[in-house]
Amino acid sequence: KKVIFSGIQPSGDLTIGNYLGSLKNWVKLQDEYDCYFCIVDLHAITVKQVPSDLRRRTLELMCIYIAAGIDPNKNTIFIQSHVPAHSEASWLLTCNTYMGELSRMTQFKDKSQRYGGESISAGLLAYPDLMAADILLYNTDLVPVGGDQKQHLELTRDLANRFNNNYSPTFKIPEPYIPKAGARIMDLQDPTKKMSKSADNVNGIIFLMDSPEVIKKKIARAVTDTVGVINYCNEQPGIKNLIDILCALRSTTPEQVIKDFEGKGYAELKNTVTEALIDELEPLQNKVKALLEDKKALEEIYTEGAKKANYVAMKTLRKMQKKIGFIPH
Ligand code: AQP
Repeated sequence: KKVIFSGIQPSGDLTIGNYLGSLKNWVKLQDEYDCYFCIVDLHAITVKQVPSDLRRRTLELMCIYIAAGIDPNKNTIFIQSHVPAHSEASWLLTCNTYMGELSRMTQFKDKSQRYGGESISAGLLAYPDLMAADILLYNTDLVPVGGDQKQHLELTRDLANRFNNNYSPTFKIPEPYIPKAGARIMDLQDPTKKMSKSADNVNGIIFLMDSPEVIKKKIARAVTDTVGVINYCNEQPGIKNLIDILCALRSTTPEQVIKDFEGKGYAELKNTVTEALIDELEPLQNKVKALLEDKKALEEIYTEGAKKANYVAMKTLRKMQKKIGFIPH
């Protein structure tokens, strides 16, 4: 079986962007591939985190993986910091990365602007090295990536090739895996920006754990336009986003939605989107809440996941260390 690696950061409460753009698609991969689904807490601390929030979100994220349909018996679900090889391999790769490669990354430029000035951590700059370590440690064949992560994966491939050339063949070169239905969900208040869990204005974000009332309010307030006709085009980014959300939830197409809503107004579209969201999220939320109750069962899952991940990751790390010239022990 080919290997897939993917992860989500517990850097904020999960949004429907994370869910519809990645998590929902992972579920379809688990039968065909050997999947590693990681909760990337080491990545999350590249920006400031409140310890108690990080703890809560990490476990909640694991429950969301499982509630979304990822089977812990079929896949390796684990917490990144439980596998020390990630930090170690990341350092080894950092020392083989050029400053220019890191400072050119769009996400670094965006986030360093967002978090401003001197408070930016060096971790934010080195983020792609940690991501490369995540992927390369498991001899990953395929990485499901949203458009926003393509550049990082390209750097991972460059780093793998560089290491293979500088020392000797060590890493498999991973390929991007672009899912057929990979929706990119935009912010409801500024639909030219992607919906992000750490954005400031919560009105633009539907969190996975938002209550039906909150979902209703946020969708009702979503920015639209003055055209008054439901089209799927870049000139109407708010409406386009609502259609994308609906399509991802109801497995339909923009063409079909436009047909269904011919002669209807924005309010009707918003009602349907709200309904579709609540239909999808309510059962998911109930499952998450039930899973969170049983801390012992969760501990078993992440302990088992870390054991499996550690075994594979350590083997790769040892290889790297040996080739670099470290004394084996
Ligand atoms: N708006 C989005 N639409 C579709 N996919 C999205 N993803 C994120 N936002 C959207 C996908 O979610 C996965 C996990 O993302 P991440 O936790 O690694 O961090 P991110 O991509 O930086 O996501 P956020 O929500 O924007 O987090 P913060 O605010 O912490 O940076 C990825 O596969 C991503 O493509």
